Amino acid sequence: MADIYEIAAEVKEALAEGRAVVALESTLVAQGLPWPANLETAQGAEAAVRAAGATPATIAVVAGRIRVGLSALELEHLARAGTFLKAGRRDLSQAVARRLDAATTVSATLWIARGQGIGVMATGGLGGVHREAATTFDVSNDLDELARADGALVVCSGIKSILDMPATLDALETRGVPVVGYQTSELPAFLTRSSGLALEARVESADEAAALVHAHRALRLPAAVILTQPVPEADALDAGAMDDALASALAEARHQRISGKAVTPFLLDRIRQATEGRGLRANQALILANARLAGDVAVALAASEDFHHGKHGQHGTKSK
Ligand code: PSU
Ligand code: MN
Repeated sequence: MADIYEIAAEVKEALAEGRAVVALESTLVAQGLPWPANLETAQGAEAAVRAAGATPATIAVVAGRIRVGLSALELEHLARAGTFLKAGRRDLSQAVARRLDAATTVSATLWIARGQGIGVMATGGLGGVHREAATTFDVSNDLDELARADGALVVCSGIKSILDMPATLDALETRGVPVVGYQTSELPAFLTRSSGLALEARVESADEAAALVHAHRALRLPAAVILTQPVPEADALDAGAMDDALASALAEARHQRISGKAVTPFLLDRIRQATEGRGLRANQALILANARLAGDVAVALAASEDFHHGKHGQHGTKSK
């Protein structure tokens, strides 16, 4: 079943030459953001990775084939169609067997990327422990995949603040996943800059981030490394607006009995409406910034891995 996968030519080439590649997830395009802002953001994220000197690989399932790198037309189809399933890791088998279109979450994207030797990915905010998880058991599959991602680097703006952030941070500690602040000592709160939750690791530059990831890989630690960067100041949502919007979004979700993987897209949509577009602007801005940072770290990492191995062709999560 080798043809389950289709790797874009430029991605294949970059990997073969040991150059930096950044995987981009597609759920934030198909489910996380509205048309046409979603296409703009997806294109912007790819451009930001390129501006850093790395090759972008947006990952999705198209007609049952796992695609690593999409054409411009396919990216538009993903953003516009409205028919893509939201696929976590467990949904991939069904999407392939039934030849479906599916957007991939962090968990599915990470798993696919690693299989191809891509060791860096970017997203907006991670999934995690939902606020009512004590009774609903709603914990994102992202957490378990992060626990076993063999030194992959995930660049994000923390955990989506619709979730229980302290509980998610603890769940990441349990799983041995380092959470590193990029020029911050505090966990960023997705659309807003500050969560009040302290981080125990911090880096000031892409080179320092690459050195940390390199050490993590050299130790062969089984988890991913999470690099968190706050939403750019000019585009951040203020905490008051976020709290108000979230409170009513959560109440409405409860009232409408929204459950399972519909919860996250529902809450994000309501927050966007309640903040009259400021939530959307913040979400777009942080995705672009994370793609750029992921590109910068991927480039630094490719250089340091070349240096340590004295050769090309060994790359990403497969390096020892
Ligand atoms: N970042 C965003 N918007 C999103 C997501 C991330 O800015 O919609 C997606 C990611 O794909 C993440 C998913 O894996 O939300 C988490 O969904 P859930 O809570 O159902 O596991
Ligand atoms: Mn969930």
